[in-house]
Amino acid sequence: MKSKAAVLYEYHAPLAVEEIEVLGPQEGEVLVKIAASGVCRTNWRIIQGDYDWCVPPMVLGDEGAGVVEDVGKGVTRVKPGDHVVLSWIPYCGNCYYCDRGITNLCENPHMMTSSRFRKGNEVLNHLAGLSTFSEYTVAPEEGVIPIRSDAPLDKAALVGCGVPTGWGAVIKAAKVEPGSSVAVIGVGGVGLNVIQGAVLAGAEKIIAVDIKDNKLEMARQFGATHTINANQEDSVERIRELTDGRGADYAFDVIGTPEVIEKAYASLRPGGTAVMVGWPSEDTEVKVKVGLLFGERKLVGTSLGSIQPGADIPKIINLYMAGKLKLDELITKRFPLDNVNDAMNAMVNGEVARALIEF
Ligand code: PAD
Repeated sequence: MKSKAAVLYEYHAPLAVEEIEVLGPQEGEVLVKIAASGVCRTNWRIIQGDYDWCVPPMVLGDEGAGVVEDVGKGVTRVKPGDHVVLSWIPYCGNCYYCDRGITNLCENPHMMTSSRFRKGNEVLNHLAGLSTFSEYTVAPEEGVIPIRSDAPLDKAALVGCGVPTGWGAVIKAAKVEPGSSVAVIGVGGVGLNVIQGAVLAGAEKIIAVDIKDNKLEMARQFGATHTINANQEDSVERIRELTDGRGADYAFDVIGTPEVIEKAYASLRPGGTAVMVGWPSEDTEVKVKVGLLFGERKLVGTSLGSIQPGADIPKIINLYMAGKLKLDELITKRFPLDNVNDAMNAMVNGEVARALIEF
């Protein structure tokens, strides 16, 4: 079938929005009509060539929701008409990690390496079994998570990546305790959800750090108790001042650069935990001072907020439907797919919490 899609043909170049051909789902695959897709910074990092596993030509888009249009042979998890969120870890269910319930670290995720996207005779690659910047996409069954049908699909789209990554970093990866002090560096589409997670975990101090005042204002609306503009103040020193000179119990890097990871670690009290939520490029190295006696500081990573998509995505949707999680407020601007490059620029220029592509 024909589908309008945003395709990366060349690193550092705008995406081409054009009509492509989407082949039907094969065994174990699901055809989804996308309703909406969030614009996550990961797309921009792919366009910059930061991830060597993302090779053009590729249909981008890594967080989306929609309705099942058709299913391939053997699919049991969903049926046509079901409302679904797409997850970028279509776990195999049968490896060392899946056997231990750590599906977000699956060794053999089904990433659609054999593509269903065509432009003429050219094969267009899938992005991690997602490619939500397309009216229709084909995804492996394991990455198609059914959700309740009364949840609005535009909000549900954000629950594919940014929301669970931020929420899960706090609840699942760090397991923040009530009364804790939490610093969040980078309060964009993902970082605001770290703040939401910290609120739900009962953190006492939530210190938001960014270089844009409009983002710090959004952070307050999402529950930050203190804000620091890192262009105007030394954030590490200020976090220490705000935590009685000790440093924060938890610090989250939500950018993925060495400088920010190092700052998150340097902001900790002895025994504190720094969580790398941002997605560094493959060759990133960091330097941290480890020589502190009785330091016991921890530096940990998290992939997709360490959630188990099949269980946690419906749980996050329920939190929203119960009024306990803000999703409406995350969507600052909506764009048609034709304007996907404007949506990307709005994110890069820091104008939005999240830009949403609506189909
Ligand atoms: P975003 O552009 O919405 O937010 C980034 C924020 O960081 C913006 O508010 C910027 O102003 C701010 N910022 C930039 N530089 C600095 C700095 N030096 N100090 C303080 N603040 C700064 O991006 P996003 O929230 O969509 O993505 C953030 C990161 O999370 C990015 O690296 C993305 O690839 C990563 C990510 N990780 C996972 C995962 O599983 N680990 C999943 C999804 C996204």
